[in-house]
Amino acid sequence: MSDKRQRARVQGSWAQQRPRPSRTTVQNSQPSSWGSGPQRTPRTFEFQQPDKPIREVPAETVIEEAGVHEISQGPSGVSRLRLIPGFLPPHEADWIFSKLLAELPWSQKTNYREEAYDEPRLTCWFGELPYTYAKSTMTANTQWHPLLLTLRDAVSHHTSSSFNSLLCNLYRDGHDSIGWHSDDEASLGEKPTIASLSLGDTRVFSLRKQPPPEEDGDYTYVQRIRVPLSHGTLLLMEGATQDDWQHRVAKEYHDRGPRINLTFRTIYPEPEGHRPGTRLRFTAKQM
Ligand SMILES: O=C(O)CCC(=O)C(=O)O
Repeated sequence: MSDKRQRARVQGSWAQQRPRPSRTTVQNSQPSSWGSGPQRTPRTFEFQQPDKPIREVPAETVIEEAGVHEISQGPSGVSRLRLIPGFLPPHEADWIFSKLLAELPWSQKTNYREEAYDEPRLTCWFGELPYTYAKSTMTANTQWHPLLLTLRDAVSHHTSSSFNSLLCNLYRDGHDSIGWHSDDEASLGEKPTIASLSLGDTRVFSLRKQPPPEEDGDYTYVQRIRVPLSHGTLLLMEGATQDDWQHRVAKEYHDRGPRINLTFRTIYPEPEGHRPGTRLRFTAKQM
């Protein structure tokens, strides 16, 4: 007899020795914990009202439509996004993207949390004042690329806001990212308007609402929004967005081409007695 058939026979004979429960048996035939033989109590299930009401995790909202989107009313005031897809026409965006990719002074910044770590993307900074975040400073750089000055004017004109600084991010592929954070350093002032211009491959810009104090830093039940940012799109974050929301661009695990994001901001001299990079309120900036 082949090995396989012999094994099948042995398994078959074991199977025969096991008592088969009858289809009509609905009673519990487990021995009782007192060792007095099988109990004959019927197996019943009783609905128990949970102590706390079951909470639904809110579905993520997707914003793709051009226009003004009021995303919350509080607690710090109105938070608003303005989405302008096609702010740059595709042929202009193509040309600007390749110039900036080749000509900006990209480098990898080192930040500090418990220990030093390199940001998972490249950056460069333009502005008369330095910018400190994640315990590391981007030094002042007044050598604006002429194309960036043209873009700054176009963004200012369109938004009726002025910007004196620019943080440029280069995501080399889908593995580059920026973690959850708010742009809420004291040097950005209260309720800053931040204008973010995207070039290159589309990446998802995600937002999550700050949880109320009673949630103790738990983001499970907070509102979430995703905004796919495509080539040539301008996004404005306004009002209380930096107080009441965090944002990020997460890593992706399928192929993504390079993407440049230009975030125009206004930087003020650090307030008296403020350590550079200190926030107006504490949020963990993990990148
Ligand atoms: O790349 C983006 O769209 C977001 C960049 C960002 O969050 C930042 O520079 O603070």
